[in-house]
Amino acid sequence: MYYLFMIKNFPSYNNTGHKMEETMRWFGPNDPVSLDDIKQAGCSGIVTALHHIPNGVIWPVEEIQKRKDEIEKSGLKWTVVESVPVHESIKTHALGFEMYIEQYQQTLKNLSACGINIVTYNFMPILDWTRTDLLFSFSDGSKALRFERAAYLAFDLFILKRPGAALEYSEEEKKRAKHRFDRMSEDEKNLVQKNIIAGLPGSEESFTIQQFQEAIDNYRNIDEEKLRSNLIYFLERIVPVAESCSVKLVIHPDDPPFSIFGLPRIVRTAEDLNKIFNAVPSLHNGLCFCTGSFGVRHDNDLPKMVQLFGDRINFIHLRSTSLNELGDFLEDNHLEGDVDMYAVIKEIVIIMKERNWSIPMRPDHGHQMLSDLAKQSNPGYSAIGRLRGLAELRGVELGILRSL
Ligand code: DNO
Repeated sequence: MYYLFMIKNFPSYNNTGHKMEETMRWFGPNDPVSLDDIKQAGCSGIVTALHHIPNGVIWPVEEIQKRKDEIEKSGLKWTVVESVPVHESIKTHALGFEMYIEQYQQTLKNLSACGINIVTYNFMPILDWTRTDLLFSFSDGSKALRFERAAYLAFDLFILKRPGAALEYSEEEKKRAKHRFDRMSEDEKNLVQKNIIAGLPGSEESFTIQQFQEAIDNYRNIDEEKLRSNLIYFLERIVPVAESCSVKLVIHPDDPPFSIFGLPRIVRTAEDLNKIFNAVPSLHNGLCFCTGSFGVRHDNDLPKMVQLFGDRINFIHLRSTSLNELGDFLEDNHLEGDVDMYAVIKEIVIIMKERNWSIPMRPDHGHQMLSDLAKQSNPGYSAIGRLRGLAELRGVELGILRSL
């Protein structure tokens, strides 16, 4: 009782300024990490989606409300939707794309009717986030996700055998890819293929080799400019709806933030973001600031990007990566690697003070560690690694809040 009294009367760091709203991603009732686990991690918010509804289909109010009630029963709040996926037809302007845009508009209205008003999406062609290795082992036995460029190249050149791929890489890279491929066992070839095209958690699509090549072929006439104009067209149609129903749309950057499989990428840098926001200036056209995606490019100055786009950052993913000279990147500990997390969080704290708002944040991914090594979990989304990340990030934020 005495201790409780002490804690309650200790100057709360909430009083020193706005603190990010702590959330975790939850993949729904089948997620091995439960709502109670997330509550125990100290979160107040949940980030989720109706993963059982096929891409492009309207999310009915009843289904949204049912999921919302389930979350609230655990004392949590459905803070952010991640994601309402954008149907491929919208990205390529294939037959039926207008209908898919209308269905998207209706889903936004339905979410808003249930009081959920931050909606994440991405505009990456075909694949959502991409890694080649989901079980990279550190010497201490914990495991992380990784993008190994030689494995990606080996898959593109010698497994998928994408026409024209050889013209896109340097001789040096092709040599490395061949060397890597020649040393892969059949099992390893299958595993790399599965990691790349079978769909990581949250991606709503999964492909066979043939389907994947067909999907790539649909982009034959779509370069960066065309993809960007299709994104802007989509935004011109959905942002007014988002405005009218008070929904904040947040685009997730490309992960990785460079072209893969010869496909166009348009959400990689501050320059890309400026084009998107200048074309559709409404503040409902916002950003999911993902440090793990933007941070893979060393030409992205992350603290500066928070300053530049602070009024549009309505959701934050905090995670760090380490990139090497070969173009491989590893998901690092949250406070290590290439992202200057202190500097990023400091800018976020300043923005929150200016906006007088707690921006929802989630610790993005985490290492598989401790007892989670023996459990099934969604790659990147085990409980303990994310809990470690969250605890560290929370500490950094508290230190900044108390010292500013
Ligand atoms: C990966 C996630 C992405 C993200 C989507 C947003 O862990 O950050 O799958 O949810 O790209 O649409």
